[in-house]
Amino acid sequence: MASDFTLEELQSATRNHGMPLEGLAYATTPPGMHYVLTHFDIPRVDPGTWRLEVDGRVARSLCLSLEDLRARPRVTQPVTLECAGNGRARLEPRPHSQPWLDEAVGTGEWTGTPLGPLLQQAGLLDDAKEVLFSGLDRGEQGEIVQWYQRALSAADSLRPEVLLADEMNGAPLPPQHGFPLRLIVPGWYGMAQVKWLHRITVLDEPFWGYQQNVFYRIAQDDDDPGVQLTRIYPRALMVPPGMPVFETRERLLSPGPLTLHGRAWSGWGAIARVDVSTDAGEHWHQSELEPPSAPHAWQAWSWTWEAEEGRHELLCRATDAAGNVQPLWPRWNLKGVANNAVQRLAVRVRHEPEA
Ligand SMILES: Nc1nc2c(c(=O)[nH]1)N[C@H]1C(S)=C(S)[C@@H](COP(=O)(O)O)O[C@H]1N2
Ligand SMILES: [Mo]
Repeated sequence: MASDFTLEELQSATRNHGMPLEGLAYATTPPGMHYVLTHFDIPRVDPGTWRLEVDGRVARSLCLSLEDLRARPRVTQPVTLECAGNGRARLEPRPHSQPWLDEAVGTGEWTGTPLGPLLQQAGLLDDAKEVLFSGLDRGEQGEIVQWYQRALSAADSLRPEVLLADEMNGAPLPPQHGFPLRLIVPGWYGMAQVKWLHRITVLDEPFWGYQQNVFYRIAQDDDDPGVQLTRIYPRALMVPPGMPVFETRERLLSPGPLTLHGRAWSGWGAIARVDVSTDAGEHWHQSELEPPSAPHAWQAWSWTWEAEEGRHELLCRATDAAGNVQPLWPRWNLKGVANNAVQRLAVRVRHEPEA
């Protein structure tokens, strides 16, 4: 297992927390258990003076208060978010950034107004190519001082599921999740879900930005143009069974029938199957899979195992409807993104000693 984490990585890891995997038991991640990833600082925003500006290549610029936005048509949808860096800490050599294991995921009930009709009200001009979303947080990364910014193609921003959300799980967004407004792009990795949104600028040329063109790419080295990340590759995770050993995190289980359960998701469509192995991948068993409860929310799976005494390695592996399947082992890339290799969990099955 990779070691020698730096104090800088530890500082990042304590600010940006994951979802404890027992949180997979809940269809909607309870407040405070959803993972958090923030590149810079969490800005403090006064909702009274805050405005959303819509400008650039539009017929009419807009300036909207929070009340203006909340008076628009509202929808609520459960959406599974996952950081593109999930799995990074398992790469060798380890790219130095937020050291996630498997836990950078969560499913919120996001409420807000669809973006498309608002862009149509502003009126995209014929030369509109991309739509740029700017956050209120600022810092330096890759030796570039920047606001957190990401763009979508004009076509992607007009997709009906894209939301300007001001509520998470029925309450105003918590500061760490983007208060007062964030973008929700269902199916896409976390980097697209711009928090503390305050400006939407329609561009007639492709946006160039650090978070767009440098960081969130699958590339082998600095000269490799690589591919920009968009949608989430499939992943299944299990609720860790039994009980943990505090020091080693190994799981202790009793022999006998045991139902393993978890959730699986993909940004490329529904999950088609989740397979489980209890012998480090030698044999696989197809789990029971629940149909999706919503188009962009994770799906529950379960499988019952006759646990026998000894040490075992449990694996689960998702395949989506588009045919994407999780790799058995991590595939390295420069930024440590999109590592959706299968989860491997060490367990020890033994009769519990008498008290
Ligand atoms: N303004 C802003 N938006 C942001 C980020 C950020 O640092 N600043 N981080 C992005 C990344 S990388 C992820 S994974 C998600 C995390 O969203 P969450 O903290 O609500 O889970 O927010 C995205 N939106
Ligand atoms: Mo992320």
